[in-house]
Amino acid sequence: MTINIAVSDRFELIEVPRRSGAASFAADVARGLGSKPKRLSSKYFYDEVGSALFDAITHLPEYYLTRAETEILSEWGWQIVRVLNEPLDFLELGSGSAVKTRLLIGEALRVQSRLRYSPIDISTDALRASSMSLVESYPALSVRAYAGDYFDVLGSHAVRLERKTLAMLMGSNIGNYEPHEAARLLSLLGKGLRPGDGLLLGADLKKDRETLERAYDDLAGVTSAFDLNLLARINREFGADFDLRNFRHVASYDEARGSVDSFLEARERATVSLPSIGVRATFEAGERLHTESSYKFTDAEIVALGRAAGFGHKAAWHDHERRFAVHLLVRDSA
Ligand code: AVJ
Repeated sequence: MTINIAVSDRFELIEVPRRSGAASFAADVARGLGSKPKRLSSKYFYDEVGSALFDAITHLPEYYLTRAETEILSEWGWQIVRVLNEPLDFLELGSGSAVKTRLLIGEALRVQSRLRYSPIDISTDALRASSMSLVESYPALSVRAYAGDYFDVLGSHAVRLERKTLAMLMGSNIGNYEPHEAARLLSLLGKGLRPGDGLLLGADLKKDRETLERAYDDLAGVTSAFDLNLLARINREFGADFDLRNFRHVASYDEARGSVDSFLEARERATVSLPSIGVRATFEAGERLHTESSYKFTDAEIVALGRAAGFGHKAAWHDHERRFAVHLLVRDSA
């Protein structure tokens, strides 16, 4: 069952509920703190404070990813929207509120008279705000937004695509998934597309350890605040008593896996309780809680990831320093 709200004649919002059996935040926290090593999913970073902190991260000198991708889209957006032969509609995993999605929408509307943009995002509030502002900016745009987890939305068959579609998964969001999950997400996405539809995939490239670790542990401490907000959020939502001063943000590049891993490391032994979900957990001094993996790719790995999910390779663009890649994949026939 989905809830469909027509906000204006050019904006509708469809709320897709969690699949039965999908874990809640509370259940994931209980399981993650009880497991060895302890872990929490990075998808829980993005409450209101976390989303604002991530936005600040994208402006940091060390966090080159957003700037590199924006450079590619500013320079090559005109070409990107022309490769597949318009008219296109857009389906985006993650709601591009800002600059990047606007660049592509602007370019598409230079070569076609109207465009439907269908963003999928876990945050209903973010979706509503970004959609409203987009329909206001572009009279030829209509937005059909889906609120929910990517897997839930794509698996629900709620998504309706009428024209040739360019799906987008930008900002190296693919990097937050473990390789098997990334493969599953792309396959599921591919099942909802038609042969000839595109997938624009933005991914951060493998590079030297120093640059990568700095990008995830900036000198101003914004990324540390972003990571620690996960504990602050648990304190707020579950009445927990994490002492944030007892945890230190650590980012380390695991070259073998190709992932920058983020941890919160306990300075001293401590016990925390989460009364509203009936959980207690003890951290030893130096014990780490894994909060995020940010996988890095080679161009060949991106191509292989697409192939395994039923996409052929069409084109790729890079920023001038070749730090970041945007690949255009095309759904194979049958
Ligand atoms: C939004 C998932 C792409 O992994 O680079 C930024 C999130 N975490 N700094 C990333 C993030 C720490 C970001 N993604």
